[in-house]
Amino acid sequence: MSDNKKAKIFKVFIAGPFHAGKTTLVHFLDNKAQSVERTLPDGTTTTIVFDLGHVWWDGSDRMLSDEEAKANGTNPIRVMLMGSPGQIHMSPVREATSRGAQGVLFIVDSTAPGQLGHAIAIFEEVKSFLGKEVPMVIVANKQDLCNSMKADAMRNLMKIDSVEFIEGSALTGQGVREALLMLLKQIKEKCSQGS
Ligand SMILES: Nc1nc2c(ncn2[C@@H]2O[C@H](COP(=O)(O)OP(=O)(O)OP(=O)(O)O)[C@@H](O)[C@H]2O)c(=O)[nH]1
Ligand SMILES: [Mg+2]
Repeated sequence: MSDNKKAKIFKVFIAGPFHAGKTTLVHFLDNKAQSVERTLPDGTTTTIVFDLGHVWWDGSDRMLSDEEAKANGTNPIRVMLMGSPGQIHMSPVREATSRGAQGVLFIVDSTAPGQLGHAIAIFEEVKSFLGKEVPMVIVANKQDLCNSMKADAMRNLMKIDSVEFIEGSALTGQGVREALLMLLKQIKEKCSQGS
């Protein structure tokens, strides 16, 4: 893309419960991403405002590097990745950071069935912010761990039929680009229908 051309932007909101892997996923997709975090008493960190990264997409089956995106003759879409805090009381921050998003990558921890009540609450919350029909893909994350549940089991527990589930690992990258590409295609389809 030449410097004087303005890129079209898709904003993707990354949501899900506490410690599901949202920050890890944003940083896997963009190694220059930035996050506003705080350290908890147990030494782990948690997002308190947002994760912010970007990738480029030209409508094909892969993302473009920054160099490919800057090449003359291309006009890719700039995909803004806006990660959010997962703690339940951070709802006002999620509402503010979700504004204007065209799609949602929803991350759940496949090793934490006890957390699914929170996951469902945040899933419903996000739809109340962005509309019931917002394009969405759910990543059944942490598949690299031996106690992870498969996507179908997660889907049954969450009782969600309307959204595609993808097995993934934000740590190894398994399924992450596939999930984002599936979502971007849904967003593009929705845009082309003019809604
Ligand atoms: N094994 C494994 N660990 C993961 C994976 N994704 C994230 N983690 C770990 O899970 C913990 C929480 O990851 P984060 O990316 O901070 O989770 P988050 O959803 O951003 O958490 P909050 O901002 O607190 O809501 C960290 O210790 C990560 O290393 C994964 O796919 N596999
Ligand atoms: Mg985080």
